[in-house]
Amino acid sequence: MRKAKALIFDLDGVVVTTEHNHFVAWKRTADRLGINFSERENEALKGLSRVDSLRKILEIGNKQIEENYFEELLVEKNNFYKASIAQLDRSACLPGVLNLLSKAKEEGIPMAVGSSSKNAKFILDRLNLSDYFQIIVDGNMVEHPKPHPEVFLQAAEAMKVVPSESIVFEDAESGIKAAKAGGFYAIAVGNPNIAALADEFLESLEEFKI
Ligand code: B16
Ligand code: MG
Repeated sequence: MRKAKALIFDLDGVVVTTEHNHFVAWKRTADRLGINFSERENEALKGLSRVDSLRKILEIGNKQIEENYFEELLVEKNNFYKASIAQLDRSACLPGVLNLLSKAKEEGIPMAVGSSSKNAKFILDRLNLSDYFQIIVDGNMVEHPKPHPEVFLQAAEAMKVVPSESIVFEDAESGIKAAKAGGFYAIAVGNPNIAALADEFLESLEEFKI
């Protein structure tokens, strides 16, 4: 595409390495349920909301549980996950992120975060990165989670840019589908399995030139 009018970043797996923390926490939940769950199965969870992730695990294990237990497992997973990211610092940023954020800021290119996570603001504040973004759209703000495009459309609207002139960086199939459904230029980052769904593939944000 020509010069992008705005950049929208997914959070877990694009800005920070927290996708692994999600996996470890979900693995613990799956173990409790007696469901086999490896990094391969985890691929399908990336970018999904917390509720949809647990639904997916149950689907993988062909299991049904009571509503109360479902809620209990969600709280427990989030507590475990939150404890695992309590000491997060900028060393958890993925390659090229900090450089790109400061370059884009210098050039006056508006930036946003579009994340399914309800912990997005906690993470960005913890890393002192919130000020780079005109808007942070997270899992608390959307009615329809990824692969629905709402999260990215809200970001574009807040920045007053049209989707076709904005880039979305994503590491998950659900996220690339959301970006494409919204009419954005979608760049898959670090995950070759989703490259074919995207407009472009980059090993890391280090390769991205403004
Ligand atoms: P939480 P992203 C997503 O964030 C993660 O990819 C996914 O693994 C996680 O389950 C989801 O957020 C919900 O996160 O439990 O913290 O609300 O990749 O869209 O930034
Ligand atoms: Mg992600």
